[in-house]
Order: sequence, then C-alpha cells, then structure tokens
Amino acid sequence: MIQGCENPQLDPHLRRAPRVSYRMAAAAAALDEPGTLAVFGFGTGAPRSDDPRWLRVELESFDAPVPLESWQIETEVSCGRDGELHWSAGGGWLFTAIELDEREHDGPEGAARHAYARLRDFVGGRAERHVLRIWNYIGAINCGAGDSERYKRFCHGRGAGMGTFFAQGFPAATAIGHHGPQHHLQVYLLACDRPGMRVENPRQVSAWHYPRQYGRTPPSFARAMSLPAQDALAISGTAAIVGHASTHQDDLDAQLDETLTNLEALLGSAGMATGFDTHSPLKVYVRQTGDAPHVREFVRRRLPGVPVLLLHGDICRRELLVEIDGWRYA
Ligand code: 3EB
Repeated sequence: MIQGCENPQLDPHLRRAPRVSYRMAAAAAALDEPGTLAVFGFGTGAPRSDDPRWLRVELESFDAPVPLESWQIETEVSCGRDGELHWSAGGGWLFTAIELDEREHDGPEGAARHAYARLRDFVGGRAERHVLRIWNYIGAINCGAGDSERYKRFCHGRGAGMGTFFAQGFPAATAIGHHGPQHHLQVYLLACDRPGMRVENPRQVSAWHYPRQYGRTPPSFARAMSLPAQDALAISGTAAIVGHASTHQDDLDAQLDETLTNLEALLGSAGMATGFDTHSPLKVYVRQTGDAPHVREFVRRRLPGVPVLLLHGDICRRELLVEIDGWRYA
C-alpha cells in the first residue's frame, strides 16, 4: 500500500491529541522524556520546579504514593515565560498556566478577570489560538452567600476577563475548590492551532444558559471538546446535574450514578462508543475526605481498569459531593 496523507502518522497537518497519563515517576525524569508538553504534581508534597512545563496543583491526592500527570506529544517542545504566564508549545499544541495571589487583585473576581485577560492576550497572539480545555483551581470556593459566594465571584470575573474572545463558543473546563492557601488561584489550559468541536450534554442545560439563581454571570464552559483530529474527547467537570438542577442531595452513590450517566450521555453526544478504558484517564474530585474509600470502591467496580486520580476538591455547588472530568480517546 502506498502511504501518503491518508496515514495519520505521516500527515504533518493532523494534530494528534496529546497523550495524557498518570505515572509514578520523579518530576525531573518525566520532564526529561522527549515530547513532554506538561507535567503536573498534586498537593503540598509535590516538588517545586522552575521548568515552565511544570505545575504543582493545589489539590491533595487521596492515594499514596501520588502519581504525576504527564502530557506527551510527538514533536519537540519549546517553553518559556511571559510575565506571569508560563507556557510550552510544539506540533501545533500550547500549554499555558497562570497562578495569581487574589490579594493583589482585590479578590476572586479581580483575579479571575486578570487571569483570563492575560491568557486571552497571550493565546490570541499565537498560532495556537483555539483554546480547547481549561482547568480552574480556586481556594475556599463555596465561601460566601448568594452572589457573594467565591465561585460566583470567580464566574463574574472570568466572564469579564474572557471579553469577546470566546464569542464563537467556550472551551471545555473544570472549576474546583482547593484546600491550599485561599488566595491562590490556578488556571491552565490546552490550546491548538486547529479548532475542536464543542459537545453539549442533552440531559443538561448548557452552563452559559443557567438561570439567574446560579449567579450574575453564568459559568462559561462547554460540556466537552472533541479535539481537532477527533481522536480524543476532553471532558469537562461533570456532576449529578440534570437540566440545571443538582440531584440526589446527601446521596453519594446516587450522585456517582447520575454522574456516570452524564458522562455516557456526553460520549453519545460526541458520537463515541460507550465506556471508558485503560488509557483514558479520569479525575474524581471528592468533597469529603471520609467519602474517598467509598468512591474508590465505586470506581473499581464501575470503571474497572480506568486510570483514576482521586483528589480532594470542593465542587462549585455545595450540595454536590463528587465531580468527574478527564479524557476519552477514540
Ligand atoms: C456544572 O455542571 C458543575 O465553572 O468552569 C463544571 C465544569 C462546573 C466547569 C466551570 C463548573 C465549571 O455546572 C460545575
């Protein structure tokens, strides 16, 4: 057979999805591997590194030892810093992260506005301007009442910082509360020089259409993003929400079931086969430390063989006990 552009491995324009994996390794060894776009450590025990591809996430893992998360691409990677941002790029892909002290920005709203304005300016000036997936880790996310809740203030500032940059549609996203220093806001993203395809969940109201009760500015994210070569689905934070309402208050198992149903609905909506597999990693964010063993057992039973990172994180609605995000490769 004559191999040409039909062969994805030889087509230089096909942007094969970064390979995301959890692994037991030293940070330096993971960073040394060829094609490493980004490496993440979790919790206070994770090492510090000045490598712009490294990020220590303010979420504690329930597992010991704690794995690293690694993003691998098939080309060489360059990296650097740009003011408060650090970034890496290669093969049409871009990783960018920003970490802010909210006290320098008058709280979560100002910090989110600043983070998103900086990210938008940086990404907008690059070839990899299609933001596919964003992660937001926010301290004390459920502190404050009504519109003053820190998550709702974050959403308001995020909307302002985004401006019109996402007029064509929002990226997939996660927003989770961490238990590190309250004022530490962490935002990072994956972008590409090709657009992805946004995927919504027919069981859920699109987040940007949530009614007023959820805050002045509705959350601005897509439920999932099919990557440019349609070889992977980046799945946003997914919880036990049906329509726009939280379901199964105080019932962990029912919330887990509903969340899996939502994940399957997303796969269906993206035209993918059902189920998760051994190379499609997920993160499970658990609000209450005491729930972790039960969630681990649920995952073992219902997602056998799936690489899962169990993290201590607060979901942005206080009645929600658990949320899942991650990747599904085609
Ligand atoms: C939800 O479905 C749960 O504000 O970026 C999930 C994913 C959630 C992303 C965000 C919030 C966000 O509304 C919360």
